[in-house]
Amino acid sequence: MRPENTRLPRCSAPAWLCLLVAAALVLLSACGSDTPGSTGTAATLTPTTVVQTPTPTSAQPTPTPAPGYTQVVLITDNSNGSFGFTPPKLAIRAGTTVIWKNRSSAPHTVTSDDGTTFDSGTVAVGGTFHFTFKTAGTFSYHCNIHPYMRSVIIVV
Ligand SMILES: [Cu+2]
Repeated sequence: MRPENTRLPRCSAPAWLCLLVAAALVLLSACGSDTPGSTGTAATLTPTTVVQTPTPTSAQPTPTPAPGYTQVVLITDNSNGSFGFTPPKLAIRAGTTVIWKNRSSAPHTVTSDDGTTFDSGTVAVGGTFHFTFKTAGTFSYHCNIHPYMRSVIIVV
């Protein structure tokens, strides 16, 4: 029943407008496929492999050996202007690490009396020296700068 011309596209606009729209659509699609690199997907798909495993920098060296205990001997100013080891006598178990901390106002040494077991060299103000006593014995020591500074470590 319908007229024959209903098979035509329902374009009520003039034919040139339909052609223009069609041409614009073609141009748009062509543009979309003509620019792959400038703004399109190719640029964003380039993998940026900058994932690096962070190096653990928080691991601080433990100053004391694992199996041992630590004991601290302070090097201090005395009220009369002299210096001393505190405590002046210390008993420890074998394997203990003794840490001398120079809290005084002058440099010192921590030197075993036998001259060979341990010798800190000059320990600056605020500096430290440590030694691990692995064998039992009585280890008297002194300061080379102030020979009156004497102390003893007894290792059992
Ligand atoms: Cu001294």
